[in-house]
Amino acid sequence: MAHWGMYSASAADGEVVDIRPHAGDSSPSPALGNVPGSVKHRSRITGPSVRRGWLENGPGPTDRRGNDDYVAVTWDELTDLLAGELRRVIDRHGNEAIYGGSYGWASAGRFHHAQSQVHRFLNCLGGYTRSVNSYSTGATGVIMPHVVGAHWKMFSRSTSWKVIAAETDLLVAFGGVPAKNTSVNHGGTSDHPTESALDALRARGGEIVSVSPLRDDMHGAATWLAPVPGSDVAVMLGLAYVLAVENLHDTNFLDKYTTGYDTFERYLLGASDGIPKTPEWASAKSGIAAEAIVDLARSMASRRTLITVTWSLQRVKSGEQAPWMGITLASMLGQIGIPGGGFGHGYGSMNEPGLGPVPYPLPTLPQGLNPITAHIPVAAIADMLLGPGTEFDYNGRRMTYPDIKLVHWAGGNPFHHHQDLGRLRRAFGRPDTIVVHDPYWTPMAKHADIVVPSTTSLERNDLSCTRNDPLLVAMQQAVPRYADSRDDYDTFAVVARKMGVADGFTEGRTSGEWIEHLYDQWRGYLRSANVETPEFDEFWRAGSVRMATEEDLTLFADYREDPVSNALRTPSGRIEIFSEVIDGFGYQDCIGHPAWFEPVEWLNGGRAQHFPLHLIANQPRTRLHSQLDHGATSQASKVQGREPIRMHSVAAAARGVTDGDVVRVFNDRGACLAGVVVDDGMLDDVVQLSTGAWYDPLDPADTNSLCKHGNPNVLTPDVGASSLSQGSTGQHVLVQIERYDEALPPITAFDPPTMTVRSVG
Ligand SMILES: Nc1nc2c(c(=O)[nH]1)N[C@H]1C(S)=C(S)[C@@H](COP(=O)(O)OP(=O)(O)OC[C@H]3O[C@@H](n4cnc5c(=O)[nH]c(N)nc54)[C@H](O)[C@@H]3O)O[C@H]1N2
Ligand SMILES: Nc1nc2c(c(=O)[nH]1)N[C@H]1C(S)=C(S)[C@@H](COP(=O)(O)OP(=O)(O)OC[C@H]3O[C@@H](n4cnc5c(=O)[nH]c(N)nc54)[C@H](O)[C@@H]3O)O[C@H]1N2
Ligand SMILES: [Mo]
Repeated sequence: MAHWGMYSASAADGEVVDIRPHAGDSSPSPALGNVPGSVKHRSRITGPSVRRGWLENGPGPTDRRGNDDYVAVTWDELTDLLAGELRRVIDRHGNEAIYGGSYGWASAGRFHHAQSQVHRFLNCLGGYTRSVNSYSTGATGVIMPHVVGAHWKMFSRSTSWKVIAAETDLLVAFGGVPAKNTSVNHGGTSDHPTESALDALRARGGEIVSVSPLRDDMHGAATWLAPVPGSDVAVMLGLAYVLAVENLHDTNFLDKYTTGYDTFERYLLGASDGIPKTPEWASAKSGIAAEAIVDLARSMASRRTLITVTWSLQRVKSGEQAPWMGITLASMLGQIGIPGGGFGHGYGSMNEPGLGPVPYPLPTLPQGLNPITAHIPVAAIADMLLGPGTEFDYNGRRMTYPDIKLVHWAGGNPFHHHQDLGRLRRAFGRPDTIVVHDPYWTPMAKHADIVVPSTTSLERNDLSCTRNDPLLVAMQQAVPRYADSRDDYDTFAVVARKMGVADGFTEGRTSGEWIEHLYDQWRGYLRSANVETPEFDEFWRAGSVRMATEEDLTLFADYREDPVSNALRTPSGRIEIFSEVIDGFGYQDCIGHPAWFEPVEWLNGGRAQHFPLHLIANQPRTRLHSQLDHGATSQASKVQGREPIRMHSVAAAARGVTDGDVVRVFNDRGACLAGVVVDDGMLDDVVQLSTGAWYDPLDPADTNSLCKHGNPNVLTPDVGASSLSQGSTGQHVLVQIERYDEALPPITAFDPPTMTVRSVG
């Protein structure tokens, strides 16, 4: 099982040579094609390694990270060094000086989940500075609890695909429903039903309107509206304006189920700020014809309409506004809680929305308690490392960045996920020590001092399941452990022993015993709820056990049915179109109701005079993030070895480039190379370059070096969505593009660093 689906593997000579998707999967992910050949790929870390400068000079700030040799050490030396350094930092600076936020997807599996492992380990040592929220839903995760009381329920208890296929007449999809993204689900998935559900909707006569800068974000949409990227909130306000002035809004619903519509309406009509949000106003912002906005609003009010917003719309500056405004618009239509109507968030972002949830808890490795209260919103990592002691705003609080001495990472790749990589590299120069566990020499591993070689999930047993999929799967080891790598659990167990906390960490169990224990514990829980499951051995032999899932859900149906007993967990118990709490924070960049804020990185602003193309840095079709970028499916998409950038023929012609050329994509933060794919399925000043090409600096000594390979995060802004959420804003960035006529530098991202023999002093 992988995050991108369930499969079985054939292996020979310690390598996966072939894979077969799960027979029940109606639309297996293309990312499966990256798996064969991944175990023994040359980018694997063969054994414990330490950065030479750190070994010779000891811990401390340095500009050599990302530009140094490594020394091979034994496991005993590595674990001694790691235990000694953790002890030094804790004794001298306290546990708060350890950053263990360790964001990232790692691999599927409930026990060997790297983040759970590192958190449990650090908690045994007395805790660490942690991170909150995610890169996925950084803005949503903070705003939605204020608006509807929780954010995760919107995905895990979303309206089922079956209900949408049967009931929805009009699907208005902001960001489309990109099929490429539904290939992925955190923790795995046994089926990919999105496309067939959309086909069924269409076959019934349902209509789909995709509002998205890229045509292929929605296959077979009857209508494709391509707004200026970042202008969706203006479009939604224009739609809301039509509903309000034509009296198409459902005042009964607004009165009974929401609060604050009146305040919002004063803004909408321009009473509070002098600007009526007319369709003409929205058209000037978005480039979508005013008549199209009027027609769409009337059409929405006349039929069973579901409004969906992908997560990408909130991974931008003021990202709180699009989901908030989406719910407001759906509230005006009054169909929230009716089958096939209302609101959805994340259809086409992940496989999960639309799938039925498992109604009981899943087997889970306990992470223990973290007594350290220091934390940051996850995308503030560079701000924290560069500005210890600096104050910042977050969700109504004024907080202070701790002074981090040691960064401990397992299962994530900041050189994939973070923005403005030049700035991140300078930030990573500040701590005394960086520890990274990874199976591969990723750019993050190449910036670490202590490099811990991990196994991949193919090299160990585990259990996997996820909250919206019926299968609990026995993940069975396919190949032996590669070279001198180890399971993260075994590494942590040894370091825990050396630091005197072995009992707390292992509880006396091997990993095999833990897996059985987690299963048995879960089985006991289910039995107490009168659900019978097979014994562990039987489950392991069978390979999976099928769990019940709740079917035919409609988001907020329970709330609609009984808004008193099923009140939302908001201060008013209702959907908060106006939030007194947020209003009380007094933020300029996130006021008490959804509103339009002019973006910085957009085509209608001053910055576009210097960088006239809007780059969409979205999720890659051919892989999960940076994982297995060296695999066959990912490599087949590259152009002269570079990540493909899609450009409109007009933009390409204006720059004298054509299909297959390599270009330099740049702005005032950085530059990367990319390979041109001409595609007219977008506005002519929009370009698209997915995330995930391994960062590959032309000059490793230069933190602002050109990336030879095409990682868009050398270009993206490292600024929070707003004072409220501080969420990542990596989806949008303005750039310029020119043909690259110099000799093409070879890709070196997948080469291991130079290993040197130790000079014993
Ligand atoms: N510009 C821009 N940037 C973005 C986004 C965007 O839209 N635009 N999207 C953001 C989003 S939504 C996300 S979620 C992030 C994703 O960012 P990440 O989750 O950090 O990216 P991954 O490439 O999945 O990194 C997982 C790492 O875990 C390692 N790994 C796998 N299995 C194991 C294991 O068992 N043990 C250990 N120790 N390591 C393991 C893999 O080799 C890999 O290096 O990126 C964000 N970045
Ligand atoms: N194949 C694959 N699937 C994945 C992942 C992966 O790495 N690979 N990553 C997974 C993860 S961790 C996450 S969090 C989700 C992320 O899910 P999302 O954030 O929803 O995914 P993206 O592909 O970044 O964006 C979806 C689409 O939104 C459109 N879009 C961008 N900006 C705008 C805008 O301003 N307005 C409108 N209307 N549309 C816009 C883009 O055209 C883009 O293709 O994807 C998951 N699915
Ligand atoms: Mo994500």
